[in-house]
Amino acid sequence: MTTQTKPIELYYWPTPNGWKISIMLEELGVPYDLKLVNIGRGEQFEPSFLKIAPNNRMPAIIDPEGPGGEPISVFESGAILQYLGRKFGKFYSQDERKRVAVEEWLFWQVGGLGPMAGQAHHFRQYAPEKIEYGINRYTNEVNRLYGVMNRRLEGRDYLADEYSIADMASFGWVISHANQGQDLNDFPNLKRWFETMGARPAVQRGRELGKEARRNLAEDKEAQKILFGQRAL
Ligand SMILES: N[C@@H](CCC(=O)N[C@@H](CS)C(=O)NCC(=O)O)C(=O)O
Repeated sequence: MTTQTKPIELYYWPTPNGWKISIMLEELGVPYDLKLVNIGRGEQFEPSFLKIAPNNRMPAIIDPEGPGGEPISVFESGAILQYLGRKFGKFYSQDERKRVAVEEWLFWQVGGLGPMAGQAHHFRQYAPEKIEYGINRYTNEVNRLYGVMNRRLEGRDYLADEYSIADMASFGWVISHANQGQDLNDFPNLKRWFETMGARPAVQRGRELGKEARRNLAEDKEAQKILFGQRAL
């Protein structure tokens, strides 16, 4: 495996998208420096952060030992997982068929499960009015997506052929299943996978990272204002 001498800078806040990268770094066992980006206080809008993450979202990384030995920054959790998987040759098979399977499930997560679960959570917990249409639309869509995962996991341990960045990407979004209106008992294969994932020490360490900094968003009106009222920068 490629060795990492200088630590990777991890721009992070403890949320499902952040956990993807803390879990990957813990699984790889490479050195990293934690740079907390307090998204409830608007630190994602700092000009220095926007330079590396123009979408004003974490996670992002700076690898001081990027291609050609020069630093590189990467934003978007899926792109970061792919970058780290390629660089260290782990959790992202180099066999083309297996790699395609990893990418199918990785993109399924970043384009489907994550956004839909996020909206379900939002309409169920945070929308100032209870809008039944929105609640039902997103809760039902997450229910469908959980069903897709449950079927995929029938007779297999992981989403792709072996444990991969696709599993790391999805895990954090299943943690908050109750807030998305889902009952894991309805999805036995998914439940088994979730328990297997949760038992991995690196997954546990990744999930614990920075947890003391996290506040309860439901009670933090200032954070809600920053996160939920955004317009073009
Ligand atoms: N597509 C992005 C989504 C990242 C994202 O939504 N991050 C949230 C926290 S989970 C964030 O930084 N929010 C800050 C904001 O809304 O301003 C990715 O996968 O990296």
